[in-house]
Amino acid sequence: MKSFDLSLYLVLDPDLCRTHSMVETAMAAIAGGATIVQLRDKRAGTEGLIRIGRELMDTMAGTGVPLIVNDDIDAAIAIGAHGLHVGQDDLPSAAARERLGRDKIIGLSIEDETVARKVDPAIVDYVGIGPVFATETKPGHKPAIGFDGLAHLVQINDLPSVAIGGLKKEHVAPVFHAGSNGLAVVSAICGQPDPEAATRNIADAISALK
Ligand code: TZP
Ligand code: MG
Repeated sequence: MKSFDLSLYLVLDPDLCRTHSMVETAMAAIAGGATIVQLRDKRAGTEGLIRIGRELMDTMAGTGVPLIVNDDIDAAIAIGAHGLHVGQDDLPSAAARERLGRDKIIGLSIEDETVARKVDPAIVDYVGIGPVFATETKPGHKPAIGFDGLAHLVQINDLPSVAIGGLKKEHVAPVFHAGSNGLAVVSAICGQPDPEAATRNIADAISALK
């Protein structure tokens, strides 16, 4: 059964996870209320991703929180991850679905209306929309879309969506009011002195809305 909750989506980035290891950060965030975790390491290579990904899968087993691998389908398969997240320049989602089968989660990044209209809801399980704000975490990112842009892209299809880009606790209400199902964060959790407390802070703001 493929089930996932996008409300507080941690994206693990080793360049920012400096105060704690990736595994420590993931477990602290899960204790604080993260609902889904993505491994995003642009420099590890497939072997490196597999090593850290397997460690994450072992450690996260029993938490009920899915692990998604960014971009690298070979690593995602070797790890036995719950899903794959692809961008517009990565493997096309149809090809990813063919290799992964129906039971794995596939997420797709969308940045504008043209790409949003091309998403096939029979293939993709959720969309990541952004960047909402400019962010140093992703150099060379597409133009920031703000909450109005987010609200516009959210309603183009019926897929669950998660907003990303410069998001922090104070953005929880506008993200959900724009119609998104959650927020994805890197720097608001990775590299924080206390990742569990940082996550709980955001999770509490989400609970307060429900
Ligand atoms: N895609 C769009 S913005 C972004 C990604 C991976 C980085 C978000 O990082 P942060 O630190 O939460 O702004
Ligand atoms: Mg990518």
